[in-house]
Amino acid sequence: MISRNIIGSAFALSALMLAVAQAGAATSGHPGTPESDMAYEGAPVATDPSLAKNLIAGDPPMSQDEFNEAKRIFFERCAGCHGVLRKGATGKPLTPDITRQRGTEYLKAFITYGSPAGMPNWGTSGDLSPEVVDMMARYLQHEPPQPPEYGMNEMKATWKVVVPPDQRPKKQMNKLNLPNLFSVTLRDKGQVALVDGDSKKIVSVIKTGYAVHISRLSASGRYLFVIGRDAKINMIDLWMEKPETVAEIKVGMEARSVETSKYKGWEDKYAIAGTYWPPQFVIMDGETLEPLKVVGTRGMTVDTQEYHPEPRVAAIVASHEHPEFIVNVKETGKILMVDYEDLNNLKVTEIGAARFLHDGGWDSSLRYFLTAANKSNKIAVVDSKEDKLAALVDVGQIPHPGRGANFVDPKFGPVWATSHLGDQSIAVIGTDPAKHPENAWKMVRHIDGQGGGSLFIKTHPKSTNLYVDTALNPDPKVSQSVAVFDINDLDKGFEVLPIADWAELGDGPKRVVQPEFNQAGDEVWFSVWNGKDQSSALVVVDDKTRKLKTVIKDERLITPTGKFNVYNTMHDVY
Ligand code: DHE
Repeated sequence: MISRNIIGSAFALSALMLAVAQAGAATSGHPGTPESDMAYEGAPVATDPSLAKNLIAGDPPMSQDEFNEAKRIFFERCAGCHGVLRKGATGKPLTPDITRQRGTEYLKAFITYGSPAGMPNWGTSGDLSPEVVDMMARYLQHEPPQPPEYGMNEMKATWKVVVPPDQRPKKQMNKLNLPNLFSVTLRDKGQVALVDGDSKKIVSVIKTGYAVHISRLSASGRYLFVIGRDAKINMIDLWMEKPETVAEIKVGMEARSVETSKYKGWEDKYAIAGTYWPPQFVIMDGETLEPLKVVGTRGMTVDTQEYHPEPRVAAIVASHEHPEFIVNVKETGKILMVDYEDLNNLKVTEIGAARFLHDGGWDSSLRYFLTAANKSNKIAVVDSKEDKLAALVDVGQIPHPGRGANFVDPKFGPVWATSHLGDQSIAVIGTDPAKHPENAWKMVRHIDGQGGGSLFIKTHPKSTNLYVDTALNPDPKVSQSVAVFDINDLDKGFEVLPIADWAELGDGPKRVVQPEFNQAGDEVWFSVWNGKDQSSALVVVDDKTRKLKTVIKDERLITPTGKFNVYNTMHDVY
């Protein structure tokens, strides 16, 4: 049995190397992995590797120093796709029962050459030396070191009410036009900038957690919540003379999502945050961020019904139909409808969708939540009134909608659209089962944009333009511009707007990312996301004419990415 395995492995290894070499010749760079994909998921995780301890036991031999170094590299380069516990996420599982069977030589070949299924060629790309590849191959055969858990005690230890509710202003103390304010992520600076949408001036720069991911507003629009990748939440009071943090908490070690209760009668009552590590979500008081209820998401996967120890919490939205939060659990492929009426007797409806759930948004009626099961190439549709899965719609390769784009298609009625990371297509899905039942939850159009590597798509009820970014496309011409379609004539093709050229920033990668409308729906804002030491900008385009309106440049605008207009985010307008 053993010798058969060895022979089998040796054969598989040479077949693999051949396949890899062929794929490599065809694609260059990372065989089988679009560069866009790599740029997106290959970022370091925020979890501190030194907190993940493990004894080195058995073969293959490793020194403690090697183990620590390999752990660091794994957390920086591999955990985004394979998961901290290596149980498999968008990358394959790498637990010792599998890796020991494969053996050091096989793993070395995999790491060196990559695989057509998506593994980057870390060795031949020059990123990892042969010695480091050897070390990583040995490391993968040991038990994965697990970062510590993070429960109520740890959260409470970091929770701070900077200004208690009774000492906060009773009315808006500044002259800002709050509905047209933008919260802008300054990714590599650990800050958000509040930019006045009318004057286009930065009104405040606020220190936050590491690499803030998103901003969300309380239902009243008074409080702004931002969450860092390190799971630190800042709650900012926009009524203060100078908007500042009034409460903060760290809810875990790695996070991407935060949201607030929006159902009638529950406005501003609760906030919720989901974490990647530990895999859980926490419901907090909406005025102070006091953590009230922590719920783990570990459990069985939707399809094979096997246990997954690290199902990360991706997008969360607040229901408008019931007092519920809708929580995407990435690795299990389940969507949780969390009823917050009674936190002690918590009711959670579990909806089976598909792996790996990521981002999503509402249809224009705010009843249906459409969300990407990205590596399944599907959009899951949840009926938030009935708390049921309405459909799973097949779309293109790796859908990535952000919150998506709603508009009325002249032929098919109300639709919602997503672009894709893995191909150039834009999938348009019918969303009106009442008046257009024949189109509901069908991909009614599949149009082509500039290329793959798209992250976000946007329009506005007052606009007839549909903007599609291609921020992670490997061709700088494509990543530095956006495509714009006429909603009333989608078959006509698109116009290209050279957003980065308009910003005139000089050198740098200058990715153009995430269109976001102003409150009036007559301007669309883009981030020109440059390197940390280079100049970045926000470019404002006049929606009617598609011409440049203003470039916002300021030395404080370092690595701007996501932008969240207060009114549109509050009311889920997109
Ligand atoms: Fe995001 C949304 C996760 C990389 C910018 N991103 C989201 C959401 C999730 C997520 C789960 C939905 C949150 C919600 O709605 O509650 N993003 C991840 C990752 O796991 C990933 C792939 C890798 C990582 O290490 O974080 C990742 N994301 C990025 C980026 O590299 C981007 C482009 C730049 C950045 O700021 O880091 C980026 N993600 C964004 C933005 C949104 C977002 C701007 C919100 C878009 C919107 O319009 O709603």
